[in-house]
Amino acid sequence: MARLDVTEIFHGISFPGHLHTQDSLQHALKFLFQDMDVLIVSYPKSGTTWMQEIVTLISSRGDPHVSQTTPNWTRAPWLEQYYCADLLKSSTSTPRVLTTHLPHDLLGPALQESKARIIYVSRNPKDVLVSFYHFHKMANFLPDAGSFPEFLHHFLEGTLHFGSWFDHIKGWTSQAAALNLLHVTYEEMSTDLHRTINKVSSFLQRPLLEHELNNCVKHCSFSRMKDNKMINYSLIPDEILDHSKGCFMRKGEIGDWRNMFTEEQNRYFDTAFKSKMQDCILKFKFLLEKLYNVTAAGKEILLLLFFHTLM
Ligand code: PPS
Repeated sequence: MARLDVTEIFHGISFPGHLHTQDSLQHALKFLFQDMDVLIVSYPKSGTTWMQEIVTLISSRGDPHVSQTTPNWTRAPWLEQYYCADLLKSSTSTPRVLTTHLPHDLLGPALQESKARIIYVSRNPKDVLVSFYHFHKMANFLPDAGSFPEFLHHFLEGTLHFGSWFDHIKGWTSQAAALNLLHVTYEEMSTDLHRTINKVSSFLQRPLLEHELNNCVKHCSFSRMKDNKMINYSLIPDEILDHSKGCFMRKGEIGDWRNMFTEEQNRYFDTAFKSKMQDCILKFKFLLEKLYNVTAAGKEILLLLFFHTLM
């Protein structure tokens, strides 16, 4: 299925026609969730693929066989994409693991009364924006990114494909109490993957032995995933994802936005962020500063300090 130049507009949000049709989007809204389902929810570029790998590895108790032999879009398909319905019909995997980028406004009604386990993955929006900008350059199914200032403006206005980051995060997290939802951040995965996987495995009621947990950590590190063709999107043909223009597993860092934002753009972003998030109590970690300290024994230890934005 090509449709690389088609945009599907659904409930006012643009979706790439390459993988979405009006029918497939409509199908997602009417989806019958089962209590055993696991649903990974994220705005693009927030750590979706990472969580798909974590959930796969937890299910296989740290054994990488499935994650190294089955593409992520097959083991955790996007609910709103056209192939999902047929794939689920032919699949016998339990629990079903699904992924979605849809906002809560659209998918919430299908989840009412549902006990499906929802893992909401978020990332600080400056890094989301920069990651998404670079991805637009290689993804031929997305519109031209334009200049970085233009892209930044569209991100803040919520007019990029997949809609507004602000609506997405506020919509899902404000409904957390009514849903069976675990909120995991990209930044916590980055700084303490072991602890985060433990937290996800408890939520999924799949407790792991220490060596199984350590295997999960090992196989979903950035370098392992970058080399795993079942998760790094190198299987996608060049006409769809132009691998000469970038890498899906690009940098995997906290704070890469500093390499793109000018001071003026940062002020523009912060002002818009403050105004759009004033009704939201979430805090975001935009930076990971590395500070070196000298212990009494004279050895340097690395202190990792987060800078919280309290705007
Ligand atoms: S998508 O297209 O929405 O599915 O993208 P998504 O998977 O949400 O986000 C891609 C970014 O996540 C980074 N990534 C990781 N970072 C650190 N460690 C691991 N293991 C990892 N796996 C994926 C990936 O590199 C993209 O971020 P950027 O900043 O572009 O590198």
